[in-house]
Amino acid sequence: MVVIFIIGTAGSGKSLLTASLNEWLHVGKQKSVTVNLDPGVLHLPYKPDIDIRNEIKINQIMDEYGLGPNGALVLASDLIAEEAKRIGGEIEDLQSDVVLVDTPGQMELFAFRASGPYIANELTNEQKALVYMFDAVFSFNPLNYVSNMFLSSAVYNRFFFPQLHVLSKCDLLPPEETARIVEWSSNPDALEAVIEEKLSGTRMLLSRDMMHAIYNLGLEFQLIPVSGKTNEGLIDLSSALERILVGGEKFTM
Ligand SMILES: Nc1nc2c(ncn2[C@@H]2O[C@H](COP(=O)(O)OP(=O)(O)OP(=O)(O)O)[C@@H](O)[C@H]2O)c(=O)[nH]1
Ligand SMILES: [Mg+2]
Repeated sequence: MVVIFIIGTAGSGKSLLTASLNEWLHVGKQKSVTVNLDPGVLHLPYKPDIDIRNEIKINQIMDEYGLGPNGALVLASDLIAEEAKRIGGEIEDLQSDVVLVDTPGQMELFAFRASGPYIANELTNEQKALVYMFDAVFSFNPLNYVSNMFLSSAVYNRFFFPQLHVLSKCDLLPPEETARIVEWSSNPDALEAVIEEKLSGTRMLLSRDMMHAIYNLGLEFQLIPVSGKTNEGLIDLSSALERILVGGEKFTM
């Protein structure tokens, strides 16, 4: 069994990708299930096999502790930690080959509090990977792109799981624009050139230094363009996951 965490900034397309990747795997006769770890979500584009909302209810927490929605979400992420072992048992019982974990909308709740990495490690001792989402519409500006590189490096530094990077919602950009962003991810010189061309002053200097610092750490950023809406790129994403997790074999033989 492999467990794949889908992480990204709010609204980057985590839940829709969880839905479409799960369906995609099913079409390919792969045994896959979904886990929703977002206690705050109202509508999901899939029916989760395990749903944290059965145990943790934001409205109840707001009432019980007199908190607003954000305070309740913070408390909820700590309460999920207490459920981690039990959820891990439920995951085990499903006997799947792939487990897709949709994480809370506000990424910092999962990635930057102590509870997220704790939960991820408590859930299972099996192989884990992380898919980090760059929102295409946000990333086509080089300043935002570099900020996202920085965020994804910070996420890597928290979990130390094999991490893939996805350019989400690529259906919203013209193909040549998508190709340009993918080029930045594989060619530091192209990124540096666009930073120097499009940015100026302190922004340019900071972005360039940040980019160099990240490349110097040897972090790999090759972006895989995908769309949870049109299913574009899901074949590339699933192959990349197979490569890093099961040596290029299928998850379900
Ligand atoms: N065109 C397009 N829209 C998308 C895609 N993925 C997600 N969306 C839309 O973007 C919005 C947010 O998508 P979600 O899948 O809920 O994103 P999320 O990261 O789970 O959002 P939160 O959990 O609320 O932070 C929804 O309106 C989706 O329909 C995509 O690949 N293409
Ligand atoms: Mg979501």
